[in-house]
Amino acid sequence: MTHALIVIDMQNDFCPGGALAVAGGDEIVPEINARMAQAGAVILTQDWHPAGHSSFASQHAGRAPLEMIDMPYGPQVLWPDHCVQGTQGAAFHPDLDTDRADLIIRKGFRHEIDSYSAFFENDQTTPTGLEGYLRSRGLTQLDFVGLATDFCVAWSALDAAKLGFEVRVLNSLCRGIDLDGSMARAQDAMRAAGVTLE
Ligand code: VGL
Ligand code: ZN
Repeated sequence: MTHALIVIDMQNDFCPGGALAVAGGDEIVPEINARMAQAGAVILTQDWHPAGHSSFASQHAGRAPLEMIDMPYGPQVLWPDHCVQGTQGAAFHPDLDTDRADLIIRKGFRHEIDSYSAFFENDQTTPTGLEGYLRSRGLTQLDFVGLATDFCVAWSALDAAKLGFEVRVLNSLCRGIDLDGSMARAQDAMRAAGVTLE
């Protein structure tokens, strides 16, 4: 079995009622569960920030959520406080079938750097370890689903393609934020990188 389903950030804070809610984020849970039951390997990611994380607008005087800031590693969107370690917001959606997961990988746990991608933090060099896990299990074909299409799903899929994996994004099992055209840009970038969009 060389096929893995990678479920990105299906957490309460990204679902309706959460701190960084993605419209319709909860709608995709039942079908993701159904996919998990058929997958050869199931990996979940969990956005997992310390309180006061540097990606939170609340940590930057005079700045509001969704503004851009220059971090030492490049431009960064400022977000509302979300997915703080150990909180209900950081927990998986209660209906997500987490018992199916072979691996749960956490990201964004370093105070000074954000991590959208499941493979590399936002400096695009600090690895999360997921690549090694997939390679040592011989998992070469990756299907991505989850939240948010234009941030964590897209950055993960782009890194996976760059690393030489065969990558599909199942768009009907993803939902996006769409900040200043980020949805169209993400879809274009993924297509250009050889990601299959379904
Ligand atoms: C995400 C913004 C900040 C995501 C995570 O899961 O797409 N977006 N942290
Ligand atoms: Zn985050």
